[in-house]
Amino acid sequence: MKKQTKISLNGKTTFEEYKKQVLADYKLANESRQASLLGRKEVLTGKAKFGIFGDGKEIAQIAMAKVFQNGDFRSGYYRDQTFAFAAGISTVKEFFAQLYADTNLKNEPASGGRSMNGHFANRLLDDKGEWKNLMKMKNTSADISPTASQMIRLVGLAYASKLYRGLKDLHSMTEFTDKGNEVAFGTIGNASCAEGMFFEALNAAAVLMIPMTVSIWDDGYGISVPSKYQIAKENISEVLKGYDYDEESGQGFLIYTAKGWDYQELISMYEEGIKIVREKHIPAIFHVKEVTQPQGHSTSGSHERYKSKERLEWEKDYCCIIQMRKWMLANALGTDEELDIIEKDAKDYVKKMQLEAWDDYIKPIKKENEDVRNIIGNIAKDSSRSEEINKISDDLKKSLDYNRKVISEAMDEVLRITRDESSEKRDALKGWRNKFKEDNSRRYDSHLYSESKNSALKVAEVKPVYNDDSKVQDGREVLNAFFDIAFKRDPRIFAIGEDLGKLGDVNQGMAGLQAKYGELRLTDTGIREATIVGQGIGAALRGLKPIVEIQYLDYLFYAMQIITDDLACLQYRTAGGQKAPLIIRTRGHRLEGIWHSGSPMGSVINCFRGVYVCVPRDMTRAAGFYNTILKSDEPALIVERLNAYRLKEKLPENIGEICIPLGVPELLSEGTDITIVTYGACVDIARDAMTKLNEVNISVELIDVQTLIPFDINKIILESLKKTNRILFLDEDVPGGASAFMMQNVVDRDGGYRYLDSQPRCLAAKPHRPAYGTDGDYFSKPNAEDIFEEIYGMMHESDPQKYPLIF
Ligand SMILES: Cc1ncc(C[n+]2csc(CCOP(=O)(O)OP(=O)(O)O)c2C)c(N)n1
Repeated sequence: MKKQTKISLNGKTTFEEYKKQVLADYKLANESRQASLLGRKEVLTGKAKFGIFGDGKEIAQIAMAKVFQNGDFRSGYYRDQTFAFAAGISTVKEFFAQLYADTNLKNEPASGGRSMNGHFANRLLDDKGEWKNLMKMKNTSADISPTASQMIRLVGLAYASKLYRGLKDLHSMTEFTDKGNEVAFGTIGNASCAEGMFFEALNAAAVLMIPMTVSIWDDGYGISVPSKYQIAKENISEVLKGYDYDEESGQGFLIYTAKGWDYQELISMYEEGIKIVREKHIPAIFHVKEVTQPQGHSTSGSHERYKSKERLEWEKDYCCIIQMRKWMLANALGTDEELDIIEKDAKDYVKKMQLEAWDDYIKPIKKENEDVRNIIGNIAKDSSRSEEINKISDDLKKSLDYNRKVISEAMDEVLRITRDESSEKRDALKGWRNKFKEDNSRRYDSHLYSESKNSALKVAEVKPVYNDDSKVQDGREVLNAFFDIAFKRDPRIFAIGEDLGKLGDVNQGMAGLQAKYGELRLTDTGIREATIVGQGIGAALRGLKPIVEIQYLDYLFYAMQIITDDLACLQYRTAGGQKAPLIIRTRGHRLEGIWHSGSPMGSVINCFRGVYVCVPRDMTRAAGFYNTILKSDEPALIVERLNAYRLKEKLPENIGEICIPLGVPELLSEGTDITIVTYGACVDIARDAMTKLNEVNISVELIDVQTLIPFDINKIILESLKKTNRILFLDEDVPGGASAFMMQNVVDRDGGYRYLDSQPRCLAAKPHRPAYGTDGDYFSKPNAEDIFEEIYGMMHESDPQKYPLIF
């Protein structure tokens, strides 16, 4: 076959060299395709539960991987297996290990069997939870399933490069950066571009001017729903044209398009685009059109149900691998024989990897299955229920369910039916069961929080120190004094938020610090809570120490999705492979009206397992929590008390050093009749009520829990309850919110029910939002009179004579 001369060599100097590259790429594309085909079979034959694959996107992803360098980061979604293989982030064998949910991290390093297939992550941390050298690796932040959510942290991954480039003090962090030359690569499906967070992320990137790219794999559908229902004009790059970069404003992004089956066009597009992004920090969109999805969306359905005959025909013709093969043949980049061999080899290789992955996955399970059958068999020998036990053993042996669930069920069934028997053999089974439970707890429950030496729970307490000359200041000034020291001490700390830069936040906790430390350390942002948090997650993943501000607690809901779906489960879903130690700073509880005085702590704590939640009653304690978290490698939410910025506090001499331990309630005053458990602004309301209760000889023990997550790890409240035998959980959340959470912990988790002489009570706000004005607040939230009435009622119930009815 004759060589054609029209083709570009895509930067290679000789045709032969180029041919070698093209053949290698063809091989990889075929391997990835075979992984998709075989993966689907594995699900349909019952060896895996669910499969979602990257077929149809192979060539575009190979092109993208060519410009992805060490130190760069990907934030993508489940279609990116070819990119992961091409970049060396994952292997075919690991891909199958994840499909089977192999919990062995050696086999499935992305999530240790916790995430479904196609959810990629490389291990940024070593076994001790310490950062590896990210500049020696191709990095991918851990994927999540909610569509477009990957866009949020993508902003932060790219923003870190801006900080690393602009802040000279960070240039020595050579394990994280080469002076900010790293690019953040996002990927997304065309339909997911309809999500609000896609637009929020793009707008943020175009304002911030960060090296962020978004590749859109456009196959014309979102599951069954075609583009005309998803995107205006059915063309996302057309819609985005107003964002086209222009030199005059210096803002916007570059917009490229290419066809998903055109190898040369794709390679040229990425080479040109990424060079500009990397050098000039101009963001870019790569709209990859005419992409196919040969096997349909996932193993849950078949695309014949919703794609027309014509579309299905077109997809066959324009399959990127078929088109690449045609192009290679037409340009003497391979012969039919050569390409047939590559295709066959790819199939064989993938089959071999699949078998090895299955073997690695199933061997330990089979061994456990066998061990249990042996023990059960022994029990059967002396048991009156031997027939039933032998049947359980046989069923276990024959079971086609390749999992530990069937082992657990069989074991417990034997223990149940032999409950009246006792023998050493039965004890052996109980022992085996305990170990099995421990192992599975390790497999499935580890790393919700950091297990490293830098865990926030290991930060030692440093108490505030005062002397006779200690100044009395507004709370905001106490906080400001702390932040000043923190910014001076650690160049990795930066803060972003609405009105946080020039103004120093709406309550001036950071006033004057931008002038002192510069605009990159303390920065105003647009009004976009989700990406404010995303900026923090991404930058924290790259070794920085962000403090991201949500102006009011009431607006946290805009960012709640990303905190719960991404940040809170990051360590968990990577089984300790990644961490994002950032602080989300906000202010809340009592102030004024429906959207400035909420305290939705129940919603927060139930979504935030994996993120610590600190609820300081004053700014000294807030500073102590900031310091504790900054010393740790974990994320936390710190809710400053809105009505305490202008209350007077003594400034500790060691304000920069104090550390408040997490999960340790503080006993604020001792009493004998009842314990009040509360936090935040309610502490002062409770104090007010206590004065009134003292007048009628009711002695109250007051406890400030200080943090909701973790909650009272040393059971301090239980000790108080043992003394008072009555307890009231007080807060300004809705009924059944955080007050119920506190009660559950004390009464149920810690066994407090044993020490109760009266019904444990919760006093919360009304179920509606707090109304505006003094009276709106007074009648919507618990006040001192309510507390008095509640507690007096409890005392009346226990001793009506001593405490006759008042109301
Ligand atoms: C927030 C959210 N809504 C719905 C889904 C269910 N879902 C999963 S994939 C998908 C379609 C995505 O289509 P597209 O973005 O075009 O990507 P593709 O799968 O076609 O590559 C939907 C609706 C989800 N995962 N997350």
